[in-house]
Amino acid sequence: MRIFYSEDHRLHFPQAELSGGEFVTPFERPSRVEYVLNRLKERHLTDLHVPDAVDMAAIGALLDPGYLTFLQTAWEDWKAAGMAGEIIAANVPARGMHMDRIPNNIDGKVGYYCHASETAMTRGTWTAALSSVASAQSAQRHVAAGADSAFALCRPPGHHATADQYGGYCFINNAAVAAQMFRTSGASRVAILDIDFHHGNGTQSLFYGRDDIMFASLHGAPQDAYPYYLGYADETGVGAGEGTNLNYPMPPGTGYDVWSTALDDAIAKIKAWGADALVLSLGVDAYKEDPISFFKLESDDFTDAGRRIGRMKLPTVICMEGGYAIEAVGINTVNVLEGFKDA
Ligand code: SP5
Ligand code: ZN
Repeated sequence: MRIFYSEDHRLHFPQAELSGGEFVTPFERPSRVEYVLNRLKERHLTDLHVPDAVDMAAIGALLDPGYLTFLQTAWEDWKAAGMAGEIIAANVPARGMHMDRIPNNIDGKVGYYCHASETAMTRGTWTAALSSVASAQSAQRHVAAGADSAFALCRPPGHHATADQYGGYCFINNAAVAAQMFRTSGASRVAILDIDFHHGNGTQSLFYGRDDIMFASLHGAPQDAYPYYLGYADETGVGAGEGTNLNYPMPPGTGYDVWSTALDDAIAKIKAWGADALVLSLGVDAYKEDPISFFKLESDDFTDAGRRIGRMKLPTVICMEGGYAIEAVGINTVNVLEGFKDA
C-alpha cells in the first residue's frame, strides 16, 4: 500500500491547547506522526511518497473561498493587530447573534471561522494544512488511477473542519476533499466511513444535503463527547441527501462487541447503497487508553476492524484523523492497515 506523507506537518505545532481551563501541550502533536512512521517501518510498510503539489481548485470546489483566504492570511493579520500569542478564538457567534456578518477585526474574524477554541493556529498552520490535504489528494489520484488503496498520513487531521470553520484540531477536511475528487474522477457514489472516536461534524455538514456522497460515523454520543452539538442518530440527511447520513453514537465504556456491531451495520448500508469508492476517516482514539476519549477498543480490535473494512473490496483512500495515546497510535493505525490488506 502506497503511503503519502509530508514533513511539512511539523510547521503546525501550537504551544497551547485550552483543556480543562488550563493551557496544555496539544494532544494533537507532531510526534504522533513519528510513532506511525516508526511502526510502518517495523512492519515493512515502506512505500512512502511525498505528495504532489496541492490542487487548490479541487479544494475551492468544496470549501468557502473566504474561509480559505482567512486561513492563509490569519497569522499575518493577527500579528499586524499586535497580538502577542498564538491565534485562539475567544468570541464565537452564539444564540441570538448574527451568524452571517463577518467582522473586519481579526479577533472577530477568528471567532467567525472557528467552532472550538481548544485549537490554536500558528505561523505554519496554513502550510501544514495544505501539505496534509495534498497527501489526501495524491492518495486519491493513486487510487483513481487503479490502485486498490492508499494511506494518506494526514496531519493536521480534517474531519471536524467544515466549509468555513476550523476546530477539533482540524483546518481543511482532507477526507471530504478526497471524496469530492472521487466524484470528479468518475465515481458515482462515494462513501465516507469515519471511525475516529469523535463525530465527523465537518464531513457530515459538507455532504448533508447530497445523495452522491454517503457519510457514516461511529463516535462517542454527543451528550457526552466533543463536538457535543452534532452527531445524533436522528441526523439522517436533508432533501436529496435524506438517508445518506448515518450516525452511530455510543455511550462511555463502549467496547468492541457493540462498536463492531455498529461497524458491520455501517458497512452493510454502504454496500447496499452501492458505493463505488470509499474514504476511511481513520482515527484510532477509540482505543481504551486514549487520554481524551471513552471507548474501550484493544489494539487487536483495530486489526479486526481493518479486515472488516477491507472485505468491502472498494477502492479506498485512508486518511489519518485522531488518536492521542501517543505510544499506541502507531500500532493501532498500522493494525488497521494490515487488517485491511489481509482481508
Ligand atoms: C481529530 C480529533 O480527534 N479531534 C478531537 C478534538 C477534541 N477536542 C476536545 C478535546 C477535549 C480534551 N479534554 C481533555 C480532558 C482531559 N482529561
Ligand atoms: Zn478524534
